[in-house]
Amino acid sequence: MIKARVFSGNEWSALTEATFLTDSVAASKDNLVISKINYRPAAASDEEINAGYQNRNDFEYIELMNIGENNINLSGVIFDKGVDFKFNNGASKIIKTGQRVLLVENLEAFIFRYGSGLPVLGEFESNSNLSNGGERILLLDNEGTTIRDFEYDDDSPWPESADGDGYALVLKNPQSNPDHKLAESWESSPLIGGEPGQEGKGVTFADWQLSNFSTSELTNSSISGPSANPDKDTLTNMEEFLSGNDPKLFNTSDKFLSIMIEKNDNDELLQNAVLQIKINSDAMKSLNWKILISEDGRNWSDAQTRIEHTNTVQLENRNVLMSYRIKGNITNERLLFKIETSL
Ligand SMILES: [Ca+2]
Ligand SMILES: [Ca+2]
Ligand SMILES: [Ca+2]
Ligand SMILES: [Ca+2]
Repeated sequence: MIKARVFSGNEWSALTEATFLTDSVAASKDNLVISKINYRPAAASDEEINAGYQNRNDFEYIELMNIGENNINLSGVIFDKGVDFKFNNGASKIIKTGQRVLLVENLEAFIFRYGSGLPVLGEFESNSNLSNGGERILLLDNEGTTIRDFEYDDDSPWPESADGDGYALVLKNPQSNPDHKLAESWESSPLIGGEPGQEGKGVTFADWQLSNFSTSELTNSSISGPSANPDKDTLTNMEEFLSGNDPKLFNTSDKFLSIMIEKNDNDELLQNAVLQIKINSDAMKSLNWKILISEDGRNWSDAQTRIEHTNTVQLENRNVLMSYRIKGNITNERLLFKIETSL
């Protein structure tokens, strides 16, 4: 609230009051992203059905995130396609910097499943909901200018697991303001439900142990511990997790790290040597890992200064293939790489 008086001549005007949303900026394509879409939530449990929420659509939500450096003012912003929502009707018109907010299909159902206390601004209006087959989403600012206009899909190359057991579509690296139109800007959430309103902790090594070992194996660290190697291949359990492999399957072709050196038509080495790592996107976030380089196999150092990340390709099962260009002249050198991991 700002109280203002206008000085004219030598008399102050009557005190006028107006509500200003101080230190906030208008929503725009530069500061507001759609960070999650749960268009096909998990089916209702028996408990949820008994409470009156039979339809999985009741649990749909859209999450938005302020990726800008200022608070965002949502006055006049609307969802015009996909779902209907006028943010003037929302519980708050401000999204603080870094904050996430939610629009939900059915607030009572949503709270029944996820609990209260999440930053829900309101419910989809006009009985709208999110199509399971994909549809166009249009978010407009208060002047009708497009903030987001894209069509999500339930078919490849879009993450197909969002159209099954209840995983959400998650915008990758939201802070980098990815192009929402591109399938590769999106991934399936690591957990069913997608952790609405939160960054999400994803799958940790402990979660991975639980899903790969029996109760008795979990008590035996020589089987399930981070440095154990029960299948006697080349990867410890921690490396199996990081590389998206099976800790109980001996597979010599399990690819973790490989180097490709391009040759030209005359079989001459080109300057472009490419280092590739297949890595699990959840483990990548929850483990400490780095690429080490050595010229003699004895002294190892961080490879960061010698390699440059060039691209990341999405593979199955939340694995990615990361490519790095090896910098500098490599023809006369022997270079060794390895990956160091820790919890
Ligand atoms: Ca739906
Ligand atoms: Ca719709
Ligand atoms: Ca192993
Ligand atoms: Ca293995």
